[in-house]
Amino acid sequence: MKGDPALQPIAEKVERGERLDRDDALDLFNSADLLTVGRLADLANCRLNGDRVYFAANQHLNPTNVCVLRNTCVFCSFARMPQESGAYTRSLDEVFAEADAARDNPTREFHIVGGLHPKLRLAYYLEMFRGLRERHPGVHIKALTAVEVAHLARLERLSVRDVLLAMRDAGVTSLPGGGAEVFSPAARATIADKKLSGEEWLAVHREAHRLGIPSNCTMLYGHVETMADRVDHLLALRALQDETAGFLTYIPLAYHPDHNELGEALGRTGTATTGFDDLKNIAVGRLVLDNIPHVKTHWPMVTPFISQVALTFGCDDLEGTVVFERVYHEAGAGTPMWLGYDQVVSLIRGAGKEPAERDSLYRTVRTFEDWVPAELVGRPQGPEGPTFQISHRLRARARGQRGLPVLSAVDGVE
Ligand code: V47
Repeated sequence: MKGDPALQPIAEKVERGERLDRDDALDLFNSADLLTVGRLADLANCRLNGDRVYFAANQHLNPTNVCVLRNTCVFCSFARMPQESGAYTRSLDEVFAEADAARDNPTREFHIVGGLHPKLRLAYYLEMFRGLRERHPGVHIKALTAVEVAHLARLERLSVRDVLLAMRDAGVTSLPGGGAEVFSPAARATIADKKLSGEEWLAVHREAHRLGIPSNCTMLYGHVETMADRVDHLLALRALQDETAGFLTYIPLAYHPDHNELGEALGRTGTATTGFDDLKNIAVGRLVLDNIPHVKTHWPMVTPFISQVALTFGCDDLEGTVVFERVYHEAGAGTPMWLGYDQVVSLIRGAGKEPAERDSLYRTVRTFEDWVPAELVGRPQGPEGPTFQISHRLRARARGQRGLPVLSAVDGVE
């Protein structure tokens, strides 16, 4: 395919390091020239982050799926009414028991989001954060979307600022980026009618940033939004970042249509977003959000394979180990529930990038210059080390598949 001539002036701007405007962003979303968009995003990312790709050894916790927005957030498959089948609300002891998995692996971040429960009070969450901090002092707590924060403020008749202060004092180190969906009032009226408006979502994050709590931001794409809605959403995030510099990372979230009203209404059950659109959203996000340091690909939504490719389309952060993912799997995501620590590192290495394990605040906690995948550790070392053994083992296996004799003694461990 010939390159898209509409991208030429944009390419020149990116090469000069100039900010892109609304028309540029629209042209990028409307272009079918994915490789050029990806190349430009890779350039923008490499300028910021070099070859480094971050990941966090994290664990998702979802304390409740009971949500007062159950009937109006029509894209969500996770939420339940209090008496509905499948509704759950964890006691604090149950949350602590689930979090104990962090003792057997190198978890450094709890990612905590859930429904807007009509009766769970702020005290429940504060006790949860304090308990987690006490039990797992080295683990960061990234908790509660702006929507949950605003809900708690309403329930407690407190200001958003006071809720955030209490969360910070109880051990929360950052806010996740969920709940933003897409800010366009028209699209929001269709998919999330009663949810916090875009302006209110931004106001919660502005307040968090003022209090020194950094946060993430997201955009839910692939439903009823227009290209202009996507662009305006990104520009609103960029404007807040110009003001506060409090966003750490942008994460485009791919809409999953199974088991929710919207998917049914759109006749989309079983058809999630395309790999083309997933990569496009990553790349355009990287190019437009020139002031947000990181762009993360969320493999539970787009598959580990697309996420790996996304690392050369503008992403410098790969979602981590996760441990148990509920929100997207309820909506039909066919991806694994978790990835092993070594699998995450291997995905990054396999894309020709340098893995860096980080904490919630993007401080590097481990690099992998001398790393050997765990499956090789403990194997008898031949004179040329593990690579020698693997290649011989694979060769032996391939011989077997072709009907040739397998030399089972080749690596001595089969
Ligand atoms: O706001 C809900 C999305 C979000 C569906 O900050 C759906 O690192 C697709 O906060 N199809 C919550 N998406 C998750 C969230 C998050 C996720 C990953 C990383 C981070 C981070 C935060 O999940 C919701 C909504 O946008 N969601 N239902 C669905 N059917």
